[in-house]
Amino acid sequence: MSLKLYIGNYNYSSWSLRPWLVLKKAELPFETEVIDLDVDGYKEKLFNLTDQGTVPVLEVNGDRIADSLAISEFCAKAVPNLWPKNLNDKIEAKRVVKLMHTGFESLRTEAPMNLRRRTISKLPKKCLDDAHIMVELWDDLLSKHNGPFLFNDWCIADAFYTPAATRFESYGIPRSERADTYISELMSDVDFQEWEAEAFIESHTLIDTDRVNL
Ligand SMILES: N[C@@H](CCC(=O)N[C@@H](CS)C(=O)NCC(=O)O)C(=O)O
Repeated sequence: MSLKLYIGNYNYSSWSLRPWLVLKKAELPFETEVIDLDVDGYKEKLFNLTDQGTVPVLEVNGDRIADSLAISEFCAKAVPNLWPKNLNDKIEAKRVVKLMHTGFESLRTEAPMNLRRRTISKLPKKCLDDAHIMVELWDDLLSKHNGPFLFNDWCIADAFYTPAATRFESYGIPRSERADTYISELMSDVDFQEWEAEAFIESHTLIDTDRVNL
């Protein structure tokens, strides 16, 4: 099987990071191609890949799958153990992934992923409310499953919350002790660190994103 993942910039593309982590954990060999976001002609490049006009996109033997969750589901069908084994846990993991995939809008907008960024910003209340709800969700799952990951063993849910975890670090967002340990766990993951190293050497910048909450 030949796999190629088209991604946005390492520093900013939270949606790309998620399936990239899933592919790594699945140990499926894949090539990566970066498409610089917000430069002349970038949207055309994205629409040339799929009708969705977004990254990530996974090319599988020439066919293309758009969307981080669809790509993750493809991996979970190809390889066991990317979702929890226990049926109820699997249902719950899918629920919290869906929540991340469609929700926490204010946190995503007001505190965009920016791996090179370290600041202590005054964030809008709605954004802090989202962060608080996320911390409660993590605390519940980590205590129920006795961590280190949301369902004890690493699963797709942890990939989906990794970019969110980085925002707590980038913007100095308050969190519980347990959530802080979880964030450290995700950010010291060897695959995440490989991605982060690419972000640190990447020269492309998104000026508007870098300005958010300055
Ligand atoms: N629901 C999509 C969202 C993908 C998405 O919005 N990706 C951003 C990059 S992180 C993008 O392609 N943006 C293109 C644009 O801004 O025009 C997914 O889960 O993959």
